[in-house]
Amino acid sequence: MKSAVTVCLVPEARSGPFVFHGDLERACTRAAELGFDAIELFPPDAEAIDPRSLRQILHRNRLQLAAVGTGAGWVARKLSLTDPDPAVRHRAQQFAAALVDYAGAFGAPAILGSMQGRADGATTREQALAWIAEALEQLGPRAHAQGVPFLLEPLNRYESNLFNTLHQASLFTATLRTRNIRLLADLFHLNIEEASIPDALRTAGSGIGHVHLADSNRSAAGFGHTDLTAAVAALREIGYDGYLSAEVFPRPTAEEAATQAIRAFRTLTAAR
Ligand SMILES: [Mn+2]
Repeated sequence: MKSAVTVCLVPEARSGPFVFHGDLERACTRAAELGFDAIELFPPDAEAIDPRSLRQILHRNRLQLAAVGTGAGWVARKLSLTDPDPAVRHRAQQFAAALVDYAGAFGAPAILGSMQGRADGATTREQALAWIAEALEQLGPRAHAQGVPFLLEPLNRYESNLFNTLHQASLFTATLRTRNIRLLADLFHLNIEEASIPDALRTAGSGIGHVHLADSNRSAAGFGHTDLTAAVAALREIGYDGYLSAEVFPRPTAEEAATQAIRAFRTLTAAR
């Protein structure tokens, strides 16, 4: 398994669960010094950072790009793939597609999290899922053309009511024509929703394409009470060899969160 740390460049998400905020260069320098393999990026959109300059910064720091989040579409622009307005859904789709292409050029997958929206008001669950399916049938093949999967992240009940567990999301992706959707297992969300985190990971198996490593309180691994040793043991059992990406609050400081995240990563993944 490989380590990654989150870098958020979206001003509207300054209070969000990301270790580094605002300064890409500085974040990459620090991530490299601490020994992370990669960064996970949350950009304002696909145009915000010139891919050539990102490539240079990553190269200089010997970092990979683990994944790219699309959350700014929701946080900064209120774009959702399940908005009742077809024009908004279209813009949401375009926004996500551009980030699929941007990330794909770095061999990284894009993530659908908060842009999945929720079923409420006049939007039935059935309708919302049909719209998500329509979007994924385009985003899956688009990512495939870049040689990467597309990531669907189940969220806890306070953030969405579409997919709260890995199993719900697996059942849904199994109904799609595209076979290129993988699940993002966020251990913070899993801690809220799953009866057993290790069992949920084992059941999802090869369907898992990315992991957000966070403790029960969404702080760095080891700063909460989730049994992350058991979670990582389950990931090892299913042969998961992707990223454990620290998507956590910068508590007590970004520096301490990052330091704890890499220390915990090393302990959790040490050969036993
Ligand atoms: Mn997450």
